[in-house]
Amino acid sequence: MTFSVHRHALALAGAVALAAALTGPVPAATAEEAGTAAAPDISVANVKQHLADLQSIATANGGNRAHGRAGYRASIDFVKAKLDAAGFTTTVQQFTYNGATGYNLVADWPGGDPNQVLMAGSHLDSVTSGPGINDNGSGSAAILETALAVSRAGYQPTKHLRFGWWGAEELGLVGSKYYVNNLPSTERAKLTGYLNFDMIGSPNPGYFVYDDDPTIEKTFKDYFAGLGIPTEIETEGDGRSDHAPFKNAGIPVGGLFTGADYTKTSAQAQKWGGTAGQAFDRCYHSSCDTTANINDTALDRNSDAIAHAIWTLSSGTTPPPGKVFENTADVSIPDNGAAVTSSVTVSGVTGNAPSNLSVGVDIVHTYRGDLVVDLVAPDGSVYNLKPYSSSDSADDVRTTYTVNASSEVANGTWRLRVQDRAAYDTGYINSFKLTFP
Ligand code: DTR
Ligand code: ZN
Ligand code: ZN
Repeated sequence: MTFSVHRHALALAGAVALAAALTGPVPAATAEEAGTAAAPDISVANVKQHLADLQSIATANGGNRAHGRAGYRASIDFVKAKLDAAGFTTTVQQFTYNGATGYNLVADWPGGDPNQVLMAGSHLDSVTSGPGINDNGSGSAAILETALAVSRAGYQPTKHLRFGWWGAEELGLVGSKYYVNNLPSTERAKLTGYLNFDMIGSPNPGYFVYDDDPTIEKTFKDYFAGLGIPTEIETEGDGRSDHAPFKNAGIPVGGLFTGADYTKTSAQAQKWGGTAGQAFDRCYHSSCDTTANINDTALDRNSDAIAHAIWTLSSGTTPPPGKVFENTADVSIPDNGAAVTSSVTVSGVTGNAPSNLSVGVDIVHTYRGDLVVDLVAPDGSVYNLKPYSSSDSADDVRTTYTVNASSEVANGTWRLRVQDRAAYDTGYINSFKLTFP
């Protein structure tokens, strides 16, 4: 049985409480005073205009924006011009791959602690078969508009902000690997985080959050929870986009993804809308990946989530990932049999559990509809997380649920209870995690 508890003191709250004790009640720190200025709304109309411009570039250059083609260089020039006009310090980094010159564009926002650099990036190249508007004009346009919003706001966060647009991702993360490999180790050490955005406007969208760094993951999950939008952890992405070279260099990474050629399940369609049994992006790596291949709501929500994360993680008072209690021991689930449990013992949490208790569930199973999944509080109260569903034939349950557990005392033994109620398919509990703010 393995437990891991990560504790993080809230220094900021302590300071405000101390001030109250010394000088009487003090007004709650504004977001600005607390160093967590609220991010502006990112105009999805502006993001879509950038996508229209990238579409025009592809149309004028053989229908694509691929590495080594005129359309890619024109894409770099387009993004660079907007950033130069907005006051960024831009650098075009050249590399050679497959006999062609490739380009990375790096843009630094003047100011902030040069020893604490928060970076956001997206690959700007497309495949040769199409204009690559969702893959990955969407990520490129969203971080461009966020960078322009930083400029318009004259935002001066504690940390230094850097943005990157990568070349030749489609050929194997070539541009981002080149950037990381050529970044001196002293410079890599200054990167407090790298946020990656690759396909964030898929027409049949899911809302996936990378589950690499817990602080970055929580920043995104809390944002979507605040909108009442459930998220899933991005499990296929390891190594499949530009965050991989940064992660391999030991830099905390995170990001967002709305899905590619995988098929949306009925359970996912129930939580997110869209069409079950259809790919998240039917035009993935195809000529139809045009401006018509975008879900505006997903693009809008993810663009705003990007701005929220950049404002939050650059403020210098990064919210701690909370108190995490996790059990990673595998528990076999008897086929069509008795319920089994995985438990964590919570301690050191004052008072009751929160109304937005984060319940991380990771179950490996070959027909998840067979399973009934419950959270059982220390006093025996049962919160159903997932009902039995004879029609949900997909594999695995890998979701973070948000439970209103505010009537429960936090400390004590909490259990994840799982029962397989149909024959033939089998599985096991892989992990169970509770996160308290
Ligand atoms: N490799 C990306 C698309 C992609 C596929 N799975 C994931 C997971 C996470 C991020 C991106 C992706 C591409 O084709 O550009
Ligand atoms: Zn791609
Ligand atoms: Zn991509």
